[in-house]
Amino acid sequence: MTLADRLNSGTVSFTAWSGIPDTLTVESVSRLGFEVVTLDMQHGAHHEDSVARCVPAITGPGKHPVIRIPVGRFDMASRALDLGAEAVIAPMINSVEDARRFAAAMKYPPVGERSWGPTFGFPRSSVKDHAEWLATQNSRTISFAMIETRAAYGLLDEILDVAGIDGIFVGPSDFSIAWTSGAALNPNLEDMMGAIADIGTRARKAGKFAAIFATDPKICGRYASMGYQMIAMGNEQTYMRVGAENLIAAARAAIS
Ligand code: 3PY
Ligand code: MG
Repeated sequence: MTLADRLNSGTVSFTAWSGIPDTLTVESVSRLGFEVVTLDMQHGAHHEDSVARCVPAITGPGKHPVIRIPVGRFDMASRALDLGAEAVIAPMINSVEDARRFAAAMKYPPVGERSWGPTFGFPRSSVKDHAEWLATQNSRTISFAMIETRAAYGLLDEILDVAGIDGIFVGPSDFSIAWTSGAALNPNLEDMMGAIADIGTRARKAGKFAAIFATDPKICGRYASMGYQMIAMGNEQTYMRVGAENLIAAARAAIS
């Protein structure tokens, strides 16, 4: 099943978020309960070499590999696909030109300008030959444009309209900073929930995918009802902290 098929299945998918550029760590995360694993090159410590090595650590346990590239590094979007990523998340898509450049890097002609060379992606896939790869990549790969500023929100319909942009990914932390003109970091800010619902609804109405980052699992029901099909949660530090806190608390409770 492709990631696109999974997102269309009607069940919300969860993506792990990895910032530790280590194959064994990524493999361990990929064996947890997430359907998707995202390697973060923007704020996490992943880099080209770790992405090249970590994709099989995700697909081995049967999960979908996604890469978040650094801001404006659309060359890395093509590289991520050539290394076997199924989707790329591009942060800070704040203009139609940003969206066009991202789409161009993601899609082969005639939709975009992706250059040929799936050096690792093809042998890592189940695709039988290069002809099939060329014919199916544009529909098998997903380009997520991050909507996380007022400028992006203001241009939402135009960004959704760009051929080769398959979906949006909301970054509520940056969005909250933008929403409050720099006064607050609050990804769960009630005041912006109407806008987040509007983004999800308009993306789905346009026939595009909608994804979002959740900092609190309790908000996931609301995000699902807003149309979001993929939700990111935590990172390795969160998984270790929450796991260790629960373990230690349960052990201390058993003693006292
Ligand atoms: C944000 O919330 O700004 C994000 O980019 C999520 O990682
Ligand atoms: Mg962000």
